[in-house]
Amino acid sequence: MSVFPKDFLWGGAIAANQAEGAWNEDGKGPSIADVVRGGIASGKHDAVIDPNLYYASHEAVDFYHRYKEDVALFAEMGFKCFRTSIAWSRIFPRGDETTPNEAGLAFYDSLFDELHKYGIEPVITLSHYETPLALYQEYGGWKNRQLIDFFSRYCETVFRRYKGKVKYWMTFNELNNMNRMPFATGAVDADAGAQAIWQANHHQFVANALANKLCHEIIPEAKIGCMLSLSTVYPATSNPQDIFSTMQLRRRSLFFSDVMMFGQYPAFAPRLFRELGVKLEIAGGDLQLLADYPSDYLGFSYYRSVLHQAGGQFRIDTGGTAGLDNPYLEKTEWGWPIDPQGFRIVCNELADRYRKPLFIVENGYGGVDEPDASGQINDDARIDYGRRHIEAMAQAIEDGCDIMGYTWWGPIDIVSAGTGEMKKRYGFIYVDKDNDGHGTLTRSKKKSFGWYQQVIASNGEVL
Ligand code: BGP
Repeated sequence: MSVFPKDFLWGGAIAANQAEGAWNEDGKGPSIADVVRGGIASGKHDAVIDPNLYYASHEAVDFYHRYKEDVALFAEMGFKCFRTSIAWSRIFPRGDETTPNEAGLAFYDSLFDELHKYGIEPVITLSHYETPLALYQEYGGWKNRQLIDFFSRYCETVFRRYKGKVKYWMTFNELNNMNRMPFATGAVDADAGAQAIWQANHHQFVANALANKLCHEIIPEAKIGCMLSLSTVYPATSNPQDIFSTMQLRRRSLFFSDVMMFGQYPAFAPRLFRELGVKLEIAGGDLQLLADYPSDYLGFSYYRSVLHQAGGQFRIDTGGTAGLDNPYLEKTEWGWPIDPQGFRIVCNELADRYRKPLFIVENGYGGVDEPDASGQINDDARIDYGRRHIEAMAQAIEDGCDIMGYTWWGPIDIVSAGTGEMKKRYGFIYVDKDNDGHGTLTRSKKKSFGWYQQVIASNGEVL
C-alpha cells in the first residue's frame, strides 16, 4: 500500500533559461541569464552580448520549439504535473513596459494547452533567475524599489491570462540564494554589499506578498508558494562553536521562508542587521502586506547535505565549508554528498517549523552520462539516487510531513545553472548536445525513463 496521497503530484522540473533557448525570438528581451557564460550561479556576466561567443541559454535544448515532443515524453512517464518558469522577459521584454508581448503570452498558452492535453498540471515559477536584463542595467536590479511594481504588473498579466490553465504557482526560485548568488537571485552584483543585498531581499519579500494577494484575487482556487534552496547542514564537530555557527547559518537560510511563510521578519533579524550594518528602508504598509499575504506552501530544492565549521571558508557551489568531507557519504562527480537521510531530516525540520504543505520542486542526480556500445545510457547511479530519496520521502510522509508533490529536477537534460554546461546531466531523457553547443538536440530515453515511469504508475510503491 503506497504511503503517498492518491493525488500526489509526481513530475519533473525545468527552468526557461536552462531549457527553452529562443533567447531573442518572438519579441523576447534578454534576461540576466542571457549574458552569463559558465552558469548563472557564477554571477560572472558580460556587459554586452558578443555574437561570436557561446552562451548556453541562447539555444539551451530548444524546448521552445520542441516542447510538444518533450511533453509527450513526460506524459509517457505518467507525469501528473510539470514545473517550469515563465521567462519574464518573454512577456515584458525590458520589464518596465506597460503592454505585454503577445507572442510571449501565446507561447505559454500553447505550452499549458499541450500539458493539459495529457492531464499534466503546470507548476509555474514566476522568476527563475530570469530578471529582464534592462531592469539590471538601467534600474540596478531588485535593490531598486521600482521592481516591485514591474513584477506586480507581470504577475497580474500572467495570472489574468492563464486563469483556468495554471493553479500552482511559486514566486522566486531559491530566494535564499541571495547571499550566495545575488546576481542570479536579485540581479544585484556580488560586490554590492550587505545593505544592497538585504534591501533587494526586502523588495522581493514585498513583491512576493503582492503576488500572493493578486493570485488569490484573480485565481481563487490557486496555490502560490515561496521557494528555497535547502541542503541539510551538519556541524563539522561536536564543538559547541560549530553547533552554534551551524544553527546561525541555518537560521539565515530559513530567514527567507520565515518572512514569506510567517509574514514577518524573525526575532533575530535586528541583531543580524546590526551586525551587518544594514538599515532597511521599509515603506509604510510593507510589513502589513507581509503579514496579510503569506505563502500557501513551501517549495524547496534538496540535492545534498553539507558540513559547516565555524570560521570555515564558504563553498559557493554547495553552501558548505570548503575542504570538509563527510566520511559517511558518497559524492557525485561534482562533489555533492548523496544523503537521502538528510532529505528526510529537512522534510521533518520544515514540517515542524511551518506546519503547511511542502512541495519538493527540485531533487535530482547530476552526472556524466556516457552511452554504451549500443548507444544505451544505463544511468544506474541516477536510479539509485532517485530510489533512495523517494524512500526517504515516503518515510517523511509516515513521520507526518504534509508533502504535496515531487518534481525531479531536469527530467530532460538541460543546461546546468552551476556550470553552464550540458555535461552535468539530470535527465531521464538524453539530449544530444555537448558543452560547446554541438549536437543534433535529438532526444532519447535513458534506462531511468522506465524506472520513473514505474514509480509514478505505482504511486511511489515500485522503486
Ligand atoms: C538549483 C537551481 C536549478 C538547477 C539546480 C541544479 O539551484 O534552482 O536551476 O540548476 O540548482 O544545479 P546545477 O544545474 O548547477 O547542477
